[in-house]
Amino acid sequence: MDSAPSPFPTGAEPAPWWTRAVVYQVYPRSFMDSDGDGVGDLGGILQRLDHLTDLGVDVLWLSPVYPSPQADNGYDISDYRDIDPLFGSLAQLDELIAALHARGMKLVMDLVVNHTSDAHPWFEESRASRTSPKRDWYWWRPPRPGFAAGDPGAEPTNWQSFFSGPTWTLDEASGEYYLHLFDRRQPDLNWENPEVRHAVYDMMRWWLDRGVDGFRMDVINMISKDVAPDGSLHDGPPIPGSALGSGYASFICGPRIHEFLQEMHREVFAGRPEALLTVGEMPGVTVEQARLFTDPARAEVDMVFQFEHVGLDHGTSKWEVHPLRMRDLKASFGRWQTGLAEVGWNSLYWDNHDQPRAVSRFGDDSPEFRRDSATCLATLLHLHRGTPYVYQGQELGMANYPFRSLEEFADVESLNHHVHAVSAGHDPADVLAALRTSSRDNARTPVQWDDSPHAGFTTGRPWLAVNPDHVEWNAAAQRDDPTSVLAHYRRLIALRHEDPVVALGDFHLLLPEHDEVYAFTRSRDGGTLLVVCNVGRTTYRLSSLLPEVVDAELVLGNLPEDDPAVLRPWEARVLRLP
Ligand code: TEU
Repeated sequence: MDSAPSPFPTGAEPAPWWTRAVVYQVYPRSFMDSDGDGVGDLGGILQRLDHLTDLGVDVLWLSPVYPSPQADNGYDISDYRDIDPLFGSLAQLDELIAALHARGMKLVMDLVVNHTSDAHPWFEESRASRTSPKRDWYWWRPPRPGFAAGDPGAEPTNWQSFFSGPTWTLDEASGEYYLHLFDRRQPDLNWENPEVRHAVYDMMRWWLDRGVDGFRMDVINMISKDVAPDGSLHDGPPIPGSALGSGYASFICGPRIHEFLQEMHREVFAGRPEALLTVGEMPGVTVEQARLFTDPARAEVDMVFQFEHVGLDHGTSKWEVHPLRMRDLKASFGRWQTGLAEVGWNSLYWDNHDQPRAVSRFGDDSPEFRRDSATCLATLLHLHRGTPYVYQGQELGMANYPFRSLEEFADVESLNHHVHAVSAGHDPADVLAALRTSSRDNARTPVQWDDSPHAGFTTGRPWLAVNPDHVEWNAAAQRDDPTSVLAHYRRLIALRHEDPVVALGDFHLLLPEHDEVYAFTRSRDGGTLLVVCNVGRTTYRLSSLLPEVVDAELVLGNLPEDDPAVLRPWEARVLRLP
């Protein structure tokens, strides 16, 4: 894995601001509740802004707060230009924009335009009749030839939904099916129709004019579907053990995806003087595609969220997991660092609202190593080249929830999976065990602010249970403790701000085959940082493994200084080479 020259060489145009930035994701339901209804809200975010200032992050990415039936916690939007009363009001959103800007932070909104809610007026109008002027705004198709509507197998294609079952639901009234890659309450918009695209662009301009600083674009690489000239869509290869198939080839980075994103860029972003940020969430994207999406000369998006590293511990599905092999992680991250070295840009994440907590998944959440593994994983990630994303609670070392029964889950993906897996004959106890490990609800328990009964999140009854470990793991306990996970995140974020080598340095992987020691260098303008992380419980002698480390200057470490020749369990060190 060779290092490659930076896309932002010294002396050329200044590198974009987001190369030095760190983004903090707020999942509003679970961040802070200001009105005691048990659901977090904008008022709550306004109350906790000091936490973000204290951490030093540059951008707040806010998961959806728009009006929504909340079938998928707001990723099912019924009005793109308002705020759900559950979360507050447009006036409060304006207040949030102003308050963030006053503190030197930016606000990035979630843009969910692959699909709407089935309660969006566009869909209601579309489903009203086959001749509705908005019929073509969504994907309506007759039953498969030779089948009657409602027959088993009559769906227009064999695609399996991300949230279990077929991607098609029959509308009894018109006898046609509509497409939904996610839940049946999330019908896909038809981006082939220019009216749809221009309605979306118009809405995006409206938010930018209001002062928001960019968008995180939900599953944006799925908006272009591979549709034949006669309007038909293609079956995909069968999924082993299922009557359904995979439609990926028809909708992951489909034929018009680059055209659509370039059009969006021209219509929405081009010529705006503000410093904006766009990040496209792209399940299934390859390095080669990401390079095209993020090449500044092509004007599509600034960076993408790729999914390779969060799939490395998956078996045939996300519900089957095995321990992460460090070699696989190194090979994957290494390829992304190299692939986007000369052109394009990475985003870096472990946690978000869709992933189980990284400290439980890739770290070691036993009492002995939880703090050390949380800070080690953080160091490993933040020292790569790319823009790091911190998901609420990650900076506190928040861990998976000890789920005991099905009743404790709320997530639509988890509940749909349970229904389908059990009806397909799987042992309910096994399905529950898989949910416990892999459910998105692990990420969605309320933020642990203090050790009070509901962790300072709400005075009411929280919509999802608070993790009982909040009595020990909470923001109040960590704020003034220099050894806390929180303090470590603060240092990592400051280091990226201060040191151009962290932001822009070339990446070079070391020890690619080692099972537990993850090491690399970052270099720029003659300066080199060496990062060494022990991703396990074994103690290593560095004198044989990486002798250059022993006499190097320590820039940042996650354990108290000791023998420089010894790398302790879950120890991470950032060193400056002479
Ligand atoms: O997620 C995209 C996505 O592909 C999900 O299926 C994700 O991979 C899965 O949750 C992992 O288990 C985005 C949003 O982040 C997610 O919250 C939404 O549910 C989804 O799109 C639909 O809008």
